[in-house]
Amino acid sequence: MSNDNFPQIDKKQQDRWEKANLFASPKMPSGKKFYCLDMFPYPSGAGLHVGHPEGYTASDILTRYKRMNGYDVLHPMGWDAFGLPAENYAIATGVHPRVTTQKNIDNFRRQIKSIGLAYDWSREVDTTDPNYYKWTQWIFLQLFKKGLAYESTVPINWCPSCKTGLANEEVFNGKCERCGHEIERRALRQWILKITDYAEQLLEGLDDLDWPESTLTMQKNWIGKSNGANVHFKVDGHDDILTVYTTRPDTLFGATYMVVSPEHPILEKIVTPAQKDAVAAYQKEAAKKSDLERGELNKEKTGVFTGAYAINPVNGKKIPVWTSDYVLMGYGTGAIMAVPAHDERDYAFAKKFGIDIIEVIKSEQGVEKEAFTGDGELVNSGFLNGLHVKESKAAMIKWLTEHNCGNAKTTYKLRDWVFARQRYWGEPIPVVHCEKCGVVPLPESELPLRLPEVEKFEPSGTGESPLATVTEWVNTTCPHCGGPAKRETNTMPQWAGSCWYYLRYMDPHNAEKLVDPAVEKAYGPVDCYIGGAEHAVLHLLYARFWHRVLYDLGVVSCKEPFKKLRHQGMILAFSYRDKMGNYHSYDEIDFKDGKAFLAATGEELSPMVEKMSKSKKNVVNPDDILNQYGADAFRMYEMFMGPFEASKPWDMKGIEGVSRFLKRVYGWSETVKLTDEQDPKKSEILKNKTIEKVSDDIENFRFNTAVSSLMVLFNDISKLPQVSRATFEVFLKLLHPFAPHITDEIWQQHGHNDFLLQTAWPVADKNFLQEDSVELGVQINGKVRDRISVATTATREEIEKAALASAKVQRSLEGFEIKKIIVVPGRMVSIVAAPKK
Ligand code: ANZ
Ligand code: ZN
Ligand code: ZN
Repeated sequence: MSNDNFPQIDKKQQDRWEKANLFASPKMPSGKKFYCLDMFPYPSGAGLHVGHPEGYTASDILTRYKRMNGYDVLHPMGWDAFGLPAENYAIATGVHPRVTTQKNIDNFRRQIKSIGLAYDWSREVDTTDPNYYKWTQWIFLQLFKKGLAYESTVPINWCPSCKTGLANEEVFNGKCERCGHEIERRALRQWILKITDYAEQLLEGLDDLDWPESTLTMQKNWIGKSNGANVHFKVDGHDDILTVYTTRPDTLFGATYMVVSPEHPILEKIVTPAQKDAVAAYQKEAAKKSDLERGELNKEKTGVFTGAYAINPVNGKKIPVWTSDYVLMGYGTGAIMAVPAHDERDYAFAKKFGIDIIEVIKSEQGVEKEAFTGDGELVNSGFLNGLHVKESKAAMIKWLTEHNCGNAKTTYKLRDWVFARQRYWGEPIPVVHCEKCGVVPLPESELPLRLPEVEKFEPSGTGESPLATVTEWVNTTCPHCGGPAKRETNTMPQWAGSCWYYLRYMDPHNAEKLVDPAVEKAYGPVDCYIGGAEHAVLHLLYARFWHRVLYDLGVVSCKEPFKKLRHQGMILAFSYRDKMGNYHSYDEIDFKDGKAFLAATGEELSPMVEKMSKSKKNVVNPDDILNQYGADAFRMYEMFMGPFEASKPWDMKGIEGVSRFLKRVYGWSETVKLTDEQDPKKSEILKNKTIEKVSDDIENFRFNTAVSSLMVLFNDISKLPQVSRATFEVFLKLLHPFAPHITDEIWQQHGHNDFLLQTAWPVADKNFLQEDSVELGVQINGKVRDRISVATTATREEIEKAALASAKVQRSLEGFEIKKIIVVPGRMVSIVAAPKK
């Protein structure tokens, strides 16, 4: 093919790769292994977004580089395919989610393949495949048997529009993440996973991970460990003890009231007859709000006095007990001692309701205008006076312990995980409810428990899933007593399948086990995990939780699943609006001199950088780019846009530039004059420096600067009248991970039948890395045969080696044997040779 029809070259090379089964990973790695994992996509109906291939291209470059460095690479792809969009589409159209999902998967696979990503497709997984979710269900059974899965009727976030329960993380600002509707609170029977049992382990495990600092911090905050104390207060005139959790036991002398959460069981017991109605009304109001709304700092404080008083154990003072929704039942003990002088929310509350504010930490500003939350000397605090916050905390905990009024206490923000959805398109939960035996897990031999066919996909709206209507499926027999039983009709949340998929890739066809332990030991853990940061916090936490459980079960051999993690930045796009504020798509626009004009009217449009979205008419379809420029330009541009982790706008001018570069490379390759001679010293140095730079950049995710250095090297060597074969090959190899189609095409045209992926990654010649190198003449029997360049610091052996490595010297020595080599540092190498006998 002597033209530069890149899309045609893509197809040709992809077919060759597929025929050669080039990307298959061995069943068992034999030497060095490298497991590179991409966050698998939800195969949406919209097809691939240009944001997906950003991460996928990075992982592809990294794995091609690792393969060329001799690693056994595992680089798989699959589909996180359960989820609401397919189900909502089914509700709207009656098309079974399986049909939509399959269609979308096929489209995603086609798109991903057309980018030339080196995946081992024989390992593809699909979370909706019964052969896959059999093991998701198997893990659920293990969690159940370990007491880590339990049923509970809990107030959950309920979206009246989606008619489903939502996890806290699916609620943003009190609204449904999926549809934007205000959420309500509703008590529903749920399956809950006891992730809180692993809170400390999940926190400690973060220490050994090579993850972005911001992601580590988010995980830490989500787990939210805090050290403090439980303090027991007597309720005046009652036997009941009100225990609070505080991180500031040092401020106990400043407690002027107590607050119990509206759901606190003690309320019924202590509320006085006079306050009963007011408290009941308040409880009803609070039940409608989400924890998130209630916890908001700047929210107008509300509350009701219970009529009861508690006794401060440290000074015997009687203080009023209130109920307010800013105290959450799910944290600590669901009750607090309020110290308005030193807590912002308590301060706002005390001001509003005219409650005493007692300063116990001295500060310059005082507490006239606002709470003081900093460090200082204790005042008004009996035996603590004169101490600072840290010592007072310890002293107060000691006092409380000695007087049986409290103890040191560690608390976590992490909540147990609501692991149930009232939906059809999810993994069935493999348990039955038996009248006699209660909840009975299915025997493992009955897995997978398949989703039954249904007529209607609408949630019942009563809180039950559409599965509840399939009576012949629901009614079953109890595996334990054989009596009548009903199947669980809740399904698992979408997080489930993605909690362990990286394990299945290692051994995807194993019918006996989730993963063969020997294979897991050889391939695990994931060496590098790449994906977006947006939704990663919970996915990562949940996957780490399951992994720990599997570790405790002996299913996996290491504690953490993902050693290294990198996030790609968000790809934004330019959007263009006219005077009226209407958006216009790129094909309605003429671009001239860096400006944009509406083709129809000539009106100049103002550009903005925004998230890609249909409504802004700025969505870039990868298919269009691939058809116009080919896969290599697409890949290279994705990497060249800017720092990998930064968010950056897609820019058509940028892809033009990369495309031009690749065309020049291709044209040059057709006419270049290759020789066996060394290139000029300057080019040799540049080449060797580029080898080091590109290798280092790939290892450190600086793909954009790697591309620049390749361009710089090309500009240099493409101007030479002739180029050494070695340099030519080094250039192709370095470029290969970025532009695999074109480079393999050139490689083939230059007479190679193998693939660049099978060649060794170049190693820089240390002698050519510094500018301060010297040129030495190499004489053979008194006649100069070549000049070599070596570092000024090169040792005698290195100089000898460099001299003997010269092609010209080797040619001159044919038929001779070396008698002696004399190195005159800084000047020359003299070889004495005699004809071979
Ligand atoms: C007294 C106090 C004085 C507090 C002070 C703070 C400052 P972190 O650090 O997030 O763990 N608290 C305890 N349980 C609560 C609940 N269920 N709902 C709302 N707030 C609750 O927060 C711990 C602090 O948050 C605790 O320490 C308690 O207020 C409050 F100058 O106790 B503190
Ligand atoms: Zn909703
Ligand atoms: Zn039974």
